[in-house]
Amino acid sequence: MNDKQLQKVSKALDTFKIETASWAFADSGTRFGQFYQDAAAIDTPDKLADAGQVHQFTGCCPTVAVHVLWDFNKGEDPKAIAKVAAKHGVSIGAINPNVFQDQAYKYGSFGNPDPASRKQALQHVIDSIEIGKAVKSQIVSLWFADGSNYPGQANIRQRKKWFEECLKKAHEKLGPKQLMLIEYKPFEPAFYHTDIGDWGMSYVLSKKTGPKAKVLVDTGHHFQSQNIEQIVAWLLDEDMLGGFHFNDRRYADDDLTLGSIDPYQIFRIFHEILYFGFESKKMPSIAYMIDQSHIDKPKIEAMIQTVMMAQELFAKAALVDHEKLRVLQTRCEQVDAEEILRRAFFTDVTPALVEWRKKKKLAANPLLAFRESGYEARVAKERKARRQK
Ligand code: PSV
Ligand code: MN
Repeated sequence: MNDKQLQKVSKALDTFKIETASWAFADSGTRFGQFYQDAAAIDTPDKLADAGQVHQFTGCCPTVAVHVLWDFNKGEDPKAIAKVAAKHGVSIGAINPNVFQDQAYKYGSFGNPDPASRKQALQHVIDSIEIGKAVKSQIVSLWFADGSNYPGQANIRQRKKWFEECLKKAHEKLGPKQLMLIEYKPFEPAFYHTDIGDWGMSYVLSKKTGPKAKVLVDTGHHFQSQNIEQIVAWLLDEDMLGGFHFNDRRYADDDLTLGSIDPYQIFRIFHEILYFGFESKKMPSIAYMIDQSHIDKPKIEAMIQTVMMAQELFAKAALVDHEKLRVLQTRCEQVDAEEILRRAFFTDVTPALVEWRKKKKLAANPLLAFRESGYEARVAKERKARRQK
């Protein structure tokens, strides 16, 4: 890599922040069971401590997404949780309401034919918005498990209207700095129809909801071979891309480590974002978040690995020669245009990453440095003893 390239990557990395997810640090499982880890976080302070480690070693994860029901005890002052986060050098990021686990939501939340269930869901989302205000979080991230399992079961249009109604009511409660992100997912837990099944539905609802609503792209929530970077490019062009939930997948929403299956996919997504920034002369503000549950990998290591992968792919995307690419695209020079992407993708960006970490007074290899710190063994011992009490 030459000096110009090193500088380009360093500048790009300065802008790159990625949010960890509290639920990634605790034991989680599949529908068929759980395998426990001694070092897994037991409670929210543990999760925040672990997230603090990820930020300490990578230098680019200052915020942690939380799930309201999983991270806040009823009646607890959310500011107390924010204080714990601050103690560990991080702050609270996206607030994720949970309108999918209560029995009231058997037939949906915002789309439920029962007005009492809709009311309960709306109140929970409004309460979550208030938590967001209390902890100075800027994002409320909405995912709905709403859908139906059998043809004929649901009035699809009516449910859409209920969604529009509830989302608007929630939107009215947002503070001046808060943004509402609406996530889509084609299936699961409903397998016939999902109320917000793809980016188009999410886009329509966001548009109708209000100016503070944008689309959230979870990379695991797409059908096989779907062109996610095209969705990203369109959303960017429409100023409707709010953020990402990053993970990788092989079959469905598998929650695998980012880039473990298809790093070129993530590179192409980053490329569309950076190319958009180049053409519009302004980098869009996008919330990069991780939504992974590491069932059998050591959780903090898996998170550090994810973040390092994200930085590496972002750095590679920053190497794309946009000026040249633009010319080649207008001339339909497809081989050379593709080579521009391939060349950037296959460049070893390790020297630039090491240089950037040096500049930030971080270890050259955060994963190795974390291992050498002995943190995992320490908390494994302490948490094991706490579980046995
Ligand atoms: C649903 O699969 C989802 O992607 C939503 O973002 C949830 O909040 C998250 O996973 C829970 O792990
Ligand atoms: Mn998600």
